[in-house]
Amino acid sequence: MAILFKSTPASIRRWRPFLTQAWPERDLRFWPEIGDRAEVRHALVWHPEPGLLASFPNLKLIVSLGAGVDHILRDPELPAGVPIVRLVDPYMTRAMSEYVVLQVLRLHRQDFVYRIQQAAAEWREHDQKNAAERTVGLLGFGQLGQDAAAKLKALGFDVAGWSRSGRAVPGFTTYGGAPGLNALLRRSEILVSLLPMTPETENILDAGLFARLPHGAGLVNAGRGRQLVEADLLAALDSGQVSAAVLDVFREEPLPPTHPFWRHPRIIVTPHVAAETHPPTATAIIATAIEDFEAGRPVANAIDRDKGY
Ligand code: NDP
Ligand code: OXD
Repeated sequence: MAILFKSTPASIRRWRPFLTQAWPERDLRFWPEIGDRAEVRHALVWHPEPGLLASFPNLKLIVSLGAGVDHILRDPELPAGVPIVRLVDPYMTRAMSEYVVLQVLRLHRQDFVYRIQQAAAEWREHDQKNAAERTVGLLGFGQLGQDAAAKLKALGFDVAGWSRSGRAVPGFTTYGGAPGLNALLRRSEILVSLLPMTPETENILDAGLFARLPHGAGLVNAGRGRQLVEADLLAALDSGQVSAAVLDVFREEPLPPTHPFWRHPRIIVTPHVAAETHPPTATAIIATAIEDFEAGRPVANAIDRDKGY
């Protein structure tokens, strides 16, 4: 009954002490030392190579080492019927909210404009709204979106959320589906995307979407890079339809050194660090998921493969 851990060598170094301390009695196999594949029952993975999970004939449970599962579902040979659990860790949720609050405040307080002016030693004031006069829209109103929304609301922002279902969330205006997206976009001077990557959300941040925002809106994308049509963002920044963008996730990671985003004065790039997985807290959450699964209890945060998140 072995548990496989498959991620990058750096991640294995970070996780190993916590996993071995939490499970001294378990047969843990850290990639690439996997031993007999037939003994592997559970797999803890981040970006497994296509076909890898299918090579464990007795695999019973797949655990994502992140909140997203797109890195697992993209595998065309993914074994059918094996449940997939994603990581939902309050530590990560708080980290994401810190990131969102920082970037929304940066956009709200026109920080991009003042950075550009500073570079030119230009002393020029601009009218400034209060948070209560600023509308913020969240694309994706799940674990991360709702926590970030609550913290933005506590700062006074006028916040609304968009989800697939349009489910009601007390204290917030919510919208759902395609008709709801129009309404959400029309009211969002700052748009924050925390959407999971699915066929429906691929390329969703495109010219058509930007055109429906108020002129000069700000964008934060911490969902997935393949949701953004990069050329459309550059065009929207050129026209002023989008005033500035903060991006944490990219089509290609690491972002290539020659990519235009790196040096664009109205883009901030962060290297996929908005909410990093935190082994000290995540270990206990994963242990509970595996214990619940083995005991035949319902496992929290098992994903719906048909929905794709
Ligand atoms: P959840 O599953 O809790 O929430 C996802 C939200 O997106 C839900 O509100 C869901 O709607 C909505 N949604 C999904 N598909 C659509 C769609 N087609 N149209 C409209 N709404 C949709 O996920 P989390 O909040 O935990 O995480 C979200 C994503 O954030 C992850 O999948 C990952 O890609 C990204 N992430 C990025 C990190 C980073 O460091 N940059 C770190 C962690 C996560 P409904 O409520 O109706 O189900
Ligand atoms: C995640 C991420 O999905 O870090 O957890 O992007």
